[in-house]
Amino acid sequence: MFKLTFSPASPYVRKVLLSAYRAGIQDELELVETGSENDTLLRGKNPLGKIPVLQKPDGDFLFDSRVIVDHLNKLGGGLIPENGSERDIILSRSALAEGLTDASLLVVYSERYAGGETPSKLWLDLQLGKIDKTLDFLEIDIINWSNPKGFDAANIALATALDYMSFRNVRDWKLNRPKISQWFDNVSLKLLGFAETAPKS
Ligand SMILES: N[C@@H](CCC(=O)N[C@@H](CS)C(=O)NCC(=O)O)C(=O)O
Repeated sequence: MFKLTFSPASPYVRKVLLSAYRAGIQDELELVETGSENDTLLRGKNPLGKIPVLQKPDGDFLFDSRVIVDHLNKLGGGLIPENGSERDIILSRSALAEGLTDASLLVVYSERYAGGETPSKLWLDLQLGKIDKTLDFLEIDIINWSNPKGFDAANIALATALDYMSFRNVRDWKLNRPKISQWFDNVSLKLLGFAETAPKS
């Protein structure tokens, strides 16, 4: 069995879970809840203290989510093409989608860790500006994201990022973005494990 640090609200953990579904090994994951003894052990393997961390059956540990997704791809395939420009494209799209999650998390944390102060508007605007610019780009580019071979790592990263934004009320990304909305509605219906991994507080 694999052991995976688990928080029901984490978009990075959800991305890994959806990737495990795609690789067909979702039943081989034992989820280790935040705050448990094993969580301390696993999370402690990443000096940055971030989740997800995965423990492989051979005892080795992997982080961060991108490295774990790459490992799952080696086991089950389908997530990242092996080589060529197709690989570069999927990895670049994944980085863009993960950037959306990163910016959203920075918005959430700037409020959560403001210590009772008002969060910096300059900082919030900087992150929201990145999000808006990326969404504007995606509204045009999303037409290229469908993969006839099935959902890939970039599709999973983007669906996760968009749903996280809604979950935390970071941005109403559906407003005036019919193409992304249509893409998301389709993916959320068809992506294996999407409903089961919906974020929870
Ligand atoms: N780049 C990392 C980001 C992981 C991350 O930021 N995880 C959040 C949870 S959603 C976390 O552990 N936050 C706690 C912290 O930053 O101390 C990845 O892809 O795994």
